[in-house]
Amino acid sequence: MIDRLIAAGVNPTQARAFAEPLKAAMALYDISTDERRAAFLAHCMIESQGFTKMEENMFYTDPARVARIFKTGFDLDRDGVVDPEEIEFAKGYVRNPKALANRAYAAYFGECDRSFRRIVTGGLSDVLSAVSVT
Ligand SMILES: [Ca+2]
Repeated sequence: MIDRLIAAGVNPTQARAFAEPLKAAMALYDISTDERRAAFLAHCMIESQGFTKMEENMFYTDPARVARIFKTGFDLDRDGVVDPEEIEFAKGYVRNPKALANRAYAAYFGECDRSFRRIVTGGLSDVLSAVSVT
């Protein structure tokens, strides 16, 4: 596992730190095929920038970008189009990572602090804590 993580671009220190927790998480969640392991590790690597970041940067300054990226929370009329009033609505969430995380991901994780904590880690901490590593 460590060699594979390093070959994938993870620095050796991070590879050593995360190899066993990742193996435990994969066993826990039955991530047992090559395809599922590759998808899981790729997702973890992307979300954590190679296992170097445990928080997602939710600090945005452009409300149009917020509305485009987080349609789940900002496409108020559910038409798949970013409308001017939705950009206006998104202004209330710029420069406020906690509020944005809660708005953007509430549908996935529920409201309030728990949603924020879960999403800023890209779910990685939850996975690792599920196997009692963090
Ligand atoms: Ca819309």
